[in-house]
Amino acid sequence: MPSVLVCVDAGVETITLNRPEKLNALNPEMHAELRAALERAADDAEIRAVLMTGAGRAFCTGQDLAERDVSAGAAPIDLSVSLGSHYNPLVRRLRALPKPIVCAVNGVAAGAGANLALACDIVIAARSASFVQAFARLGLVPDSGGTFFLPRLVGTARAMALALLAEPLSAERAEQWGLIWKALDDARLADEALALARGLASGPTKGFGLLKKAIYSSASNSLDAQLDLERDLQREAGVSEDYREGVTAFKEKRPPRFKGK
Ligand code: LHQ
Repeated sequence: MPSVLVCVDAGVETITLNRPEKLNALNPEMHAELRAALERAADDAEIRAVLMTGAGRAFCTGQDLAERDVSAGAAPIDLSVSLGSHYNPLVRRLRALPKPIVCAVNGVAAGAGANLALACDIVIAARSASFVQAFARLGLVPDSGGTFFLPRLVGTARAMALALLAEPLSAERAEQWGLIWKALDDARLADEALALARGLASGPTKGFGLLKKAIYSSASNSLDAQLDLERDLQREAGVSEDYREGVTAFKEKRPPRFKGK
């Protein structure tokens, strides 16, 4: 079985992490398959939104710890190698994809798995799901963007406690804190996630790509730089076919039919 399932339908590429017996822990094969799926999403104009989720009872529990030989005689492991070759490119790829990514967190999201979810654009979670910054339990620093996303999403106080205590945060609390968009009843998650992704896939894809860039640039920009960026991105959005369609549809009092261009 592939460790990542990919299905394209109605403009949505659904990516399902598929090592359920390991709670979808990440290994190099999974990284390679994820990379291929995201490259396809970037290159294929038919794909206008991505939906990421996990098979089985977990979303993803981060790095596959069974692959690390930490026995007394083993050579020390340089974890920067796998961050540099796998995890950091994955987070960068998710953020840079000029199409919306919905993450449906169907169960526990731990370690790099939690931060993989936070790297997506809209995160929804089953009420039974939880988010665990498990790194401190292993003597590690939150990675895969965790130290960037957490303080920005929930503030330093909560980010620090989540990282130091490594306690599970329920999906409902994650919603209350603004870590994620919504917690949903478990039975509704899959359908709602697909409906959300399909809705996004019929939106103004080009404009969505530009707005991702604008929102994510704001974390490191001054107001002046951000205003300049908005001006430049709006110039691009304003010459898109979808802008023309959006204004025409408004004037004609009908729903827009966006083509994503
Ligand atoms: C696993 C894993 C897993 C292997 C469940 N690996 N098998 C580090 C290094 C380098 C670069 C990148 O980043 C990182 C950061 C990381 O991501 S390090 C990993 C951080 N993640 C964790 O520490 C989570 C480890 N897992 C757990 O604490 C538990 O599995 C949780 C609390 C998530 C779920 O507990 P349970 O519901 O009791 O399930 P379980 O523990 O019985 O797990 C089921 C199976 O999945 C089990 O295998 P087995 O053969 O015994 O049935 C686990 O060993 C396996 N599994 N996570 N990350």
